[in-house]
Amino acid sequence: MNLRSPSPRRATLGIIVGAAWIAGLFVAAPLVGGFGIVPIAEWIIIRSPGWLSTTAIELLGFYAQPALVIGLIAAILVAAAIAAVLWPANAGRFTPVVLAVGTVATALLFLATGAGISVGFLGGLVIAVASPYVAARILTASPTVTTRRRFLRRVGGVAVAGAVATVGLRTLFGRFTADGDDRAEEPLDRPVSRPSGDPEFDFDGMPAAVTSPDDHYTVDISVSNPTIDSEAWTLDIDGEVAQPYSLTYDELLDHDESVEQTTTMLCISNEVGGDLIGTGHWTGVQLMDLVETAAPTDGAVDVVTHAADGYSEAIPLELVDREDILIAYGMGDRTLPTDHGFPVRLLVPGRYGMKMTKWITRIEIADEEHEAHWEERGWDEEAVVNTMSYVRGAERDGDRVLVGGVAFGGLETGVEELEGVEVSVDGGDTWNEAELETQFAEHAWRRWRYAFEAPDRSEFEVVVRAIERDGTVQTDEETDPTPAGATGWHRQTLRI
Ligand SMILES: Nc1nc2c(c(=O)[nH]1)N[C@H]1C(S)=C(S)[C@@H](COP(=O)(O)O)O[C@H]1N2
Ligand SMILES: [Mo]
Repeated sequence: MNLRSPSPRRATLGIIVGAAWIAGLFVAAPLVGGFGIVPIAEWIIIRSPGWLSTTAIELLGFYAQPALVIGLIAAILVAAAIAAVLWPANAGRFTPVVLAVGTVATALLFLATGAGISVGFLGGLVIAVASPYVAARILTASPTVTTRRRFLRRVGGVAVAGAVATVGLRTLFGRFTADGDDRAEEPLDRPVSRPSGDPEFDFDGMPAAVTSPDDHYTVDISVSNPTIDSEAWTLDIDGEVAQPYSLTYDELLDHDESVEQTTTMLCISNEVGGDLIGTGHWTGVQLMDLVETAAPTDGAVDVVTHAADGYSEAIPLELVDREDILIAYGMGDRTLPTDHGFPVRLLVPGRYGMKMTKWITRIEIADEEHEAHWEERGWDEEAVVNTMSYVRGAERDGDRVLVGGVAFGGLETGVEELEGVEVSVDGGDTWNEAELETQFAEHAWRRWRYAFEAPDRSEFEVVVRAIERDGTVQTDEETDPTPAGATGWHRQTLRI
């Protein structure tokens, strides 16, 4: 092929060259601490207006960020195809310019992933710049390929060789740089007493009483989670305080006043009945303890948690008096998994998950109200969880049918305060009292179940509503998750 080749060939060349660059970035990721496309996606997420990120999350939920990365890759491939088609015929002298621009752009992306200049950085740069260059050279090499078939064969060869090289090198580098300092998911030194639920509530479709870390949902603003070197990390507590100080990871893990707590967490963007809910068993230190040691001064107003991914959340200083607000370092019987905030995260029982900052690097005592990440984007600041109940499980044993689910609410103080749960199996015409699992932790959801005889019916429209301690019935008004969390009764047609 030469540069007078027909447009489809030129477009193909552009796509292969673009794909080779992206593959090079991917191969280099372990060397530079991240995939180079991710900082572009994060740049877009941080700068996008609230309504846009909110709409994207509502539409795509957890997939919003991966979708953005895939969209960016597609856009790069299209741009490369267009550039190749429009490329001047006598482009030979452009090549050094293209190489120089590509090198600078790639280096900037690596810096944006947080990489410092190192041997790995230079190696990654060579790989990411050389891959598209080599691909272009092979596809445009003499002897000029004349037939379409020969050209396509050459494209196929480059694609297969490229894919094999990408997978092989990436695996190799991944192994090289496996982070020896990452202490995520290591067994904790102290024993934990995770509550076990009532087995009567473990039936088809029911969630475990305590969600295992692997099954717990995750929601993040970033595409790839920050990996923090716990040896270099410190938790800095400063701002409007008389005695700012820092704790190392080991100092925090060895803290005398460590406590355990089972906490239900629910994303404010969860739809009624959705899956963004889990109940973790956490170990940590009271935020109050950590803040008091720094001696906040009279001007202190907010306690702001800052995270390694640029996220932040604020809670008023008065609220920190609550003993159940924790800086957690353990989940289950291990240190936090990276996905759930290693090395430490905040827990504010009874509030939506957005208040529970992960990957904390700094606790700032602020002298004015802080605009947090989601608050800036129009979500409610207090984010108290709306009283909720979901249908989850169903099972038949002969004529007897069992339905069940979870409920959580009445949470002004963080303590779960339900009086009961009512279930209808006829679309809301008649209501029955469900059986509640004994409350095994004060910040944990309640599993519920309801058994009835149904010898000649197999389809039921199940509706559920929770009753708060003071008799208030969970509202049936259906509201969107934005800005303060969804409300409404969960309704599900079950065939059992
Ligand atoms: N640093 C940081 N903390 C964060 C987030 C984030 O994107 N970055 N997401 C928040 C949201 S919206 C929720 S619902 C919870 C989810 O916590 P999980 O992933 O451990 O379930 O973390 C919160 N803490
Ligand atoms: Mo969330």
